[in-house]
Amino acid sequence: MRSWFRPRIQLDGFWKFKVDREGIGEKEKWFEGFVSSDLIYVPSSWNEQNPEWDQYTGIAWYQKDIYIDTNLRNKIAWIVFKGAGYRTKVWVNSISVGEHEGSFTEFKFRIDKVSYGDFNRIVVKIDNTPSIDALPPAREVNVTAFDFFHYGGIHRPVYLEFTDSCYIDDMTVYTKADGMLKTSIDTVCDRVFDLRIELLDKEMKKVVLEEYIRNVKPGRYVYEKKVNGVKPWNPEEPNLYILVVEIVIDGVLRDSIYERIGFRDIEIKNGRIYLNEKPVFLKGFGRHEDFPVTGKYLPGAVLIRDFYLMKKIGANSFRTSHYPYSDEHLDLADEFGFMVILEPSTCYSGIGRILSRDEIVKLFSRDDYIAKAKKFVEEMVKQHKNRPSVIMYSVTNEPPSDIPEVAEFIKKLVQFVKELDPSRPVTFASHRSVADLALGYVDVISLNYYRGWYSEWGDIDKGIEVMLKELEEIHRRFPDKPIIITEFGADAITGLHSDPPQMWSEEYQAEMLKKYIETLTKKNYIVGLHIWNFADFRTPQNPGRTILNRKGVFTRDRQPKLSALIMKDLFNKIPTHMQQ
Ligand code: GCB
Repeated sequence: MRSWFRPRIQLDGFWKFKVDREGIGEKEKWFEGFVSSDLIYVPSSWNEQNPEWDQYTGIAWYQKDIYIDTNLRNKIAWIVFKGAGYRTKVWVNSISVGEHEGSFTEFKFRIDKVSYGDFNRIVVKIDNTPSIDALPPAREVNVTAFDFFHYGGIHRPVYLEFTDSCYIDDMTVYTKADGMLKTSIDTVCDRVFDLRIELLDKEMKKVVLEEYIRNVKPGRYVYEKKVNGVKPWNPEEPNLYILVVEIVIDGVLRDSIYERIGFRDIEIKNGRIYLNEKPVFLKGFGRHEDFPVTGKYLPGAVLIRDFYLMKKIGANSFRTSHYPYSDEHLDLADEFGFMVILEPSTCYSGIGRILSRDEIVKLFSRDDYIAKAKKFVEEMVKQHKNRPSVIMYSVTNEPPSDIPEVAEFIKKLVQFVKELDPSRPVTFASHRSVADLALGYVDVISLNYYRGWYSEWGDIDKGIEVMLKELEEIHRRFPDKPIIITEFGADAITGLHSDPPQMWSEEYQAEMLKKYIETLTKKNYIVGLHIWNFADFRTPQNPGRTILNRKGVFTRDRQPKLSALIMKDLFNKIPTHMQQ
């Protein structure tokens, strides 16, 4: 939900900062205000802002004093974090206002004690101590169940928002390509009110629909209408509309929110993904939110470059590997017509390195652990459910799904997300291939393959041969389920060349991607290919990584490798629409 109407005070900028290595801050009441000469910039991870903080995981404190004018006196004040973590605890004027777990979803707290016409002290404690219980799990900064750097901090924007005592709390929008619009609007108010609903074209020039509903009771209100003459959202023409919902009492506007929506259908049938009744082929990438200095924050200018590069290379899709991306990131997907697989931070790559099989069974069977994973999924869905670009959910990446208890965990997550949102298909990214026990639970099978890289070293053809055998077997078992290869790729150090192509050279990466794509597009049951990865990204330190994971077809600063040039030809040749 967004609003032009609600007053907002942006808190981005420089904050006072203090690392709390001993974890004494709460005992010493740093939440009342702490002494430090360190500064930090928000939004951005703390790590690369000072080499001394680079490898630091643990507790750190942020502080900012902010003036709030008296004209906001009669409103409710909220502090909204678009993403911070891993654990965030917030105080305003020394009073605790709330806590949140998880780095990649939005959360907000109500502030009851505001000093109007005065400065208000905001203190934030962030704790990203690695933990097995965290999503994703880790033991230490370099011992993790995920192959991306364990950044910490307030890495997305923060602001204060002010609402009337009557306000819209949430809105869920379902659409169909034929113009069907169904929206449920959750309101908080101590009396009945009027609701104004308006649908505008993206440029806000044309009013497509206007409705005034009198005497609405607070709580949930469901509005349904067939809107004539709307243009559907699709990758070629990502038509967006603006749905505005307003609360009016005695002729006075009390709240106004909006969503950017698209009209589209998504359905899995005949072994295909149908978008607006036409089968589509997903070509694109697994990505990361990762950039020099800003860490887990991708500045708008970088995002814009990324989308133009993805367009240029012929991509039409990506997965939010391995956590929900920022609103800005997904706004551009809506706008540029990218089909997105939305994934939460339930990532388990290499969990076998940090937990024994028995420990894995215990962890995945724990009720509180399943409840936590569901909460993460729920927050992700709540934040992004109204986006036309999100065509599918992936509930986890590379779980040890050859273990029955883990397969059961996946089954529960799939059921849960379908209850939350029955309108979208569900998948998860598996690397267990024929040994996976959970493939039957999903609508679309997603497989990660690195044959010719992590196995069959230096022998791409052999790798592909083994992969094909496994793929045929999986297709035989699940003939109706479409298959996406959600990851495949090879590391290449930019500037490292080799004839013949040898591992780590630009030529080897280019050759591997080319051979995979040429082979896999011939298989009728394959409906998507996502290269791992769009750009090089930072990882924990280990002997298999040279500071970065080098599987990007672009470098970390977004310059092309040889493979980007090859991919441009290959991807552009694959049409977005498949044969029925
Ligand atoms: C995977 C993971 C991804 C890694 C990638 C790799 O299977 O899903 O997070 O970065 O492999 O490069 O090893």
